[in-house]
Amino acid sequence: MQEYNFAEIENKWLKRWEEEKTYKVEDYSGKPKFYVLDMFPYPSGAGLHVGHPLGYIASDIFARYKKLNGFHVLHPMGFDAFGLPAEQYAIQTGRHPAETTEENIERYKKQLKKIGFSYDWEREIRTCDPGYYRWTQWIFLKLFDSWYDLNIQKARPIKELKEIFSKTGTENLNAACGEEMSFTSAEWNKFSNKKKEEILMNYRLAYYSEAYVNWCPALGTVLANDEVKDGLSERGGFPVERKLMPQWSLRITAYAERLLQGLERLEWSESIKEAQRNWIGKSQGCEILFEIEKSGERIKIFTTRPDTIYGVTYLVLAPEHPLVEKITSEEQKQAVEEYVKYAKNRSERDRQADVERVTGVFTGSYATHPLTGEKIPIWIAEYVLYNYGTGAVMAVPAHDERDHRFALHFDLPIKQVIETPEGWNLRKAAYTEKKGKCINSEIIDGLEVGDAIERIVQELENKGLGKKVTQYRLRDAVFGRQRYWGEPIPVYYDEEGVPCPVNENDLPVTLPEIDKYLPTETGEPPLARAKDWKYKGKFEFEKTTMPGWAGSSWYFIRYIDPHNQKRIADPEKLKYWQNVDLYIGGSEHATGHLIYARFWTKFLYDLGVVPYDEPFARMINQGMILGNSALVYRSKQKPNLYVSAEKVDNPAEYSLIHVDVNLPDENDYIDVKEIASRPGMYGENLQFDTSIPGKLKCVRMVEKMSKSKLNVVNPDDIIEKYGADTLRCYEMFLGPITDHKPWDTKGIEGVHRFIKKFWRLFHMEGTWNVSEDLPDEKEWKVLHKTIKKVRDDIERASLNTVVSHLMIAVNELQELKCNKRKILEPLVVLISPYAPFIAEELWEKLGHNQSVYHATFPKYDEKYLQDSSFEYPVSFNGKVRFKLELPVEMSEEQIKEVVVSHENSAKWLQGKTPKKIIVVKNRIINVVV
Ligand code: ANZ
Repeated sequence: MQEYNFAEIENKWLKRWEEEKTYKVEDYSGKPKFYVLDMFPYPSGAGLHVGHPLGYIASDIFARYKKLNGFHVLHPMGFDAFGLPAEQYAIQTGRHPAETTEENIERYKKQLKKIGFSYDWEREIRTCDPGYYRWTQWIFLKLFDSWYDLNIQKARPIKELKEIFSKTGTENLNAACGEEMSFTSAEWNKFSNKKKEEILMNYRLAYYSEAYVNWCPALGTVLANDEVKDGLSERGGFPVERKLMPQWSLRITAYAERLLQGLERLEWSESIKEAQRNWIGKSQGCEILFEIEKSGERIKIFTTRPDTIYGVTYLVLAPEHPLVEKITSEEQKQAVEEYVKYAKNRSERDRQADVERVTGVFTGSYATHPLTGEKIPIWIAEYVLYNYGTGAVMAVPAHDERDHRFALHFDLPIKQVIETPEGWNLRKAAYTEKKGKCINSEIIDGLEVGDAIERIVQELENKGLGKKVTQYRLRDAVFGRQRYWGEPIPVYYDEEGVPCPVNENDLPVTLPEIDKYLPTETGEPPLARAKDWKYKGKFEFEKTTMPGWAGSSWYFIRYIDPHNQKRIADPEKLKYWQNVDLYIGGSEHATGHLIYARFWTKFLYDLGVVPYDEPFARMINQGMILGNSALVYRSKQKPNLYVSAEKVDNPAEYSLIHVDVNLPDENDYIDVKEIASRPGMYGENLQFDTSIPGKLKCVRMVEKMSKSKLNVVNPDDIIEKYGADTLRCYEMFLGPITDHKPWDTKGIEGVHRFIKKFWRLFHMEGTWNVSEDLPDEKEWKVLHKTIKKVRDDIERASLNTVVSHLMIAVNELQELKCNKRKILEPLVVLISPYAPFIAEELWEKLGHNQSVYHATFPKYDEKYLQDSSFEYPVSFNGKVRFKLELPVEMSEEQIKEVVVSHENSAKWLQGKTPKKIIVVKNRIINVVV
């Protein structure tokens, strides 16, 4: 029996690899390391579809390729196992999320294993495992115990901040904080402990505070900004409102500048880097103080255009601004209160996006212009966001669009201070270009915008009325979730209700058992249901849990040393393995996981826990595999009538109904019995209008793969039918790894034939037949050309073209009837990253007793790459007339002679002597007659 029996081969090697621990990775090696990582999956109840393994196959190819090239490769896998779906399932069924998560993981593992990945499963991690999340909690404690020194751009222990306060107060402090504070060391030393704790909370990198959050009533939890899309929750699409709530947050804003600068060093796609840059949103500008008449208070505004200061005609505060209450006049009180109520419930996004909607109210108070002394009215309006800059702006309607719209609407003055182009009408549109000369602007009259900014900032700084500042759009990350299935936040509340960190030695704080996975009647999170769940038997634990992104923000560190009980990972091992060399995953995490993981890595770097401050040096984002849905026409008038696609003239008269993608044959025909036999889905007493009796033609539509569209293809089915090697090669062959592309079952046959052909190179009439003879020139050429192409293409991540090169090589060798070991053996190694099972089997048959995984990638020899002849296109007066194959070493003179005397030339020369013959070696020949 020597036919290609993939099922037998694949089962054999799955067992052998497991028994022999082929993919076990030792902690150290004298070889250079290569760490290639997949974004680990959330194990959903539906199992894997063929879209999921796309990235894993790519990473497995890189892992195997690097191994063959002499690297010590780490390629681990694990599960992002906390999360909402398991909890929602638990609410519906009462089953413990731990239980269903475990089941889902087992199912995923089974499916993944079949595909033949070179994962070291001994390194598997699960974020819901207490042995893992104990370290997630540990990181939280470290964040709680740190503050950020902006002078040295580094996190430092809180202990050192206390020392600073007791010696010099806030005098020379430049720290990331909630609100600016100012006190002397004498004052600090007299503060009560409680007060000191409150102050420190303003600086901790994990802190508890009252702030506006995205509250989703339907989900009963708060959401992070990146979990809200267009005012709706990303999961479930429920409305999200803004609510003031006490909660835990992480001070990611402290790292804004480093997160921005670090991007420059990363080999990531420009689009993801740009998404992160926008998310961080750096903006350089200046803060200016405006005195409020008769109140002694001052408004601090943020502007990027201090050069327009002489054009200010009013000020605007965000409706939530604390000064609003203080400065509102008696007459305006009611209007202002009503307006504040209205604006409060509008999301930041709506407030900014709704440009047509111009709303606002006058507070009744005035400010004084810091340079001219003019009286300036103070308004409140929703277009000014409380969470950005200082929550207050100086409005310059002549040169800012939103201000312009507002001024027109409320009939406020528009004052020009920048020269506009000829004929510009400032009543029609603001002139917003950041260039031109200043006019009507006293001390900066005549200056260009750039110089004017410098000059004004200097003036304001001298007068103590302003200073240069840098703003970031990035917000601190809300960290508490009112959920059950997540890591408990390791905090308890003491007698006075002060939040305190759990002692490091008491970690993990494990999830307690509860009776129901719902909030309590009083609206407390599910953890409030836990009975006798107290710290040290008496203190209340924090009841919220960590968000989904906590566990995934550092998992790449744990793979290095997954079973370490004493620390997050052994520093020596971290030193050897360093950060991830190649990260593969979807691009949908641009402003979520990928920014949080960078943040935590930088923090752990500051602590000295990891020796690098960027987690993922290079990243490839795989595209999505789309479903190729099958749909049939159903009459709108007669809903029991189905019409074959070729008979449909006016599609508007029909509804398109999804059918199982597995039903149509290769010409897209479906047996009508398949439809008629499912009355629940397609109706009863059906009629079919078809050209071929019993055959209904369907139409195809490319869309997202999903259960509801009946277009999901399960890798298990493909493996069953064609084997995992075919699945792997086919997924790569579908197209460039970064592209979105439809799954097309038709193409898979061709790839399967290629694998079978490859097998046949080694066999004759079913028996092993490999010859020890020396290859000839042509055979060597096929091999070396292929080595070079495969190597070059894997290096530049063009994984689909590699499959074509291999196909071409197999075809050429088949034509040459080549069965020589010297050619076929290296070819097995070449193909092994793509089709490891067949490679392993043939490798063994070639007489090797060690896995092909440990082989060496073949090198190509330049001498075989040179072609010995070149096929010249021969043109006459610029038109190609025929082709001529000539040896590459032939000289120009010789070529000219051959062309002139060649029989094909006679027709075009018509007896004349050519005026000129142009020869570009190994490119073209052009004869001018
Ligand atoms: C005066 C001015 C004149 C402005 C002008 C612009 C043009 P970026 O680049 O996004 O940072 N602004 C400041 N804080 C705001 C807030 N909390 N909500 C809404 N708008 C705010 O934009 C900074 C500019 O946006 C600032 O510069 C301010 O308007 C406005 F010809 O000040 B400008």
